[in-house]
Amino acid sequence: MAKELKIGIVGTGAIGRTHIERINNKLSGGKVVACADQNADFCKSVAEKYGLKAFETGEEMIASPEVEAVIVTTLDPFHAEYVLAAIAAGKPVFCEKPLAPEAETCKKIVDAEMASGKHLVQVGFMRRYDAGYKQLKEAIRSRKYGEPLMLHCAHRNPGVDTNYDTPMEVENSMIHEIDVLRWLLGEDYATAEVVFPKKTRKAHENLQDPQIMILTTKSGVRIDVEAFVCTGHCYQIKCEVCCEDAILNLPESPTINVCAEAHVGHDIDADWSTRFADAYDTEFQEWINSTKEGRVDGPTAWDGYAGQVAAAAASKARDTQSVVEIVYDPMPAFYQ
Ligand code: ISE
Repeated sequence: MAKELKIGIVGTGAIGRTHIERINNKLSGGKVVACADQNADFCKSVAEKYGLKAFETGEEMIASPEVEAVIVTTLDPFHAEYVLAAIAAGKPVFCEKPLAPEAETCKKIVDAEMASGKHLVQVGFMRRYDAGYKQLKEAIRSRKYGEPLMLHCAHRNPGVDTNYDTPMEVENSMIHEIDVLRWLLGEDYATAEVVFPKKTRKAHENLQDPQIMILTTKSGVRIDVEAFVCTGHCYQIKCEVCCEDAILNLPESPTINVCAEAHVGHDIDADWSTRFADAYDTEFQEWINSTKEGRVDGPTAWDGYAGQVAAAAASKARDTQSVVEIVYDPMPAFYQ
C-alpha cells in the first residue's frame, strides 16, 4: 500500500475541485494527477492551480498510463460515458451520484462491469459514511430495539438555484434517502408515492416545494421523507427510525450550545458540504485504500441501478399522483 494511487478526475466543477483538495491536501495514499473537462480553458486553470496534467478529453485521460483510477464529477447526464470508458480500460472508477439519470443506463454499466469480470465501479453515496447513519445502521442490524416499523425523514436545504426544478427534488436530493434508507434497512422497496403539501412562496415557477415521498419496503416498513429545499434558513437532515422497542434519531453535527443575550442555541450546518465533510473524507480514504487492494467496498454499480429504479418510480408517482410499484431486475450473483 506504499505507492500512491494516481487518480484522474473528469469534471472540474465545484464538487470535483473539493475532491481534488480533499485527496491531495488531507487524505493519504492517493493523488489526483490529471484532469479533464468539457470547458478546456477552465480545465487548464484548475490543472495549473493544483499542479495536475490537463487532458483534452476525458477519454484520453482515462486511457493514459499516467492514470490508474478515475473519479467522475461531470454533470449527471455525462457520468455514464466516462464510467463505461473506465470499465473498458479496466480501471477502477468512482462516480458521483447518480451513476446515471436513467435506470436503463445504470443497467448498461452493471452489464459492462460484469462482462469485464472485475469489480471496478463505486458510486458516491456519501451518507453511508456518516458516523450517525453508521450508528443507526448498527442499531437496526442488531435488532436490539426490535424490528424497524416506520421512518420519518426530512431533507431541508436553505435554497436552490433557478435550474433546480420539481423532478430534482426526487432525483437530486431525495436520491440520497432512497440509497441510504435501503442500505440502513437492508432491503429493497416495494412502492413509491409523492404528495404535494402547500407550495412555499419561496419556490420559483418550475419548482413544487416542499414534497413528501412515501416509500414502502418489501417487508412493509413505511417511510416518509419531507424534501423542503427552499427553507431560506437551514440545511437539515433528519432521520427518525421507529422500532418496536425504541425510537432512534440521527444526530446533527455536534456544535456547542451557547447561552448569550438571553438566548440559548447552537449553530447548525449551512449546507451539505460541511454537514457531510467527514463522511466525504471517510468515503474517499476508504475508496483509495480498497482500490489499491483491488476491491470495491462502497456502494456498487448495482446500488446505483437500484437507486435509479426507485427514483424513476417515485418520479412517475409524482407525475401521475398515484402509488407506483418498484420493480427491480433480480440481483446478479456478481453483486451478492
Ligand atoms: C445536492 O445535489 C446534494 O447532493 C446534497 O447532498 C443534497 O443535500 C442537496 O439537496 C442536493 O441538491
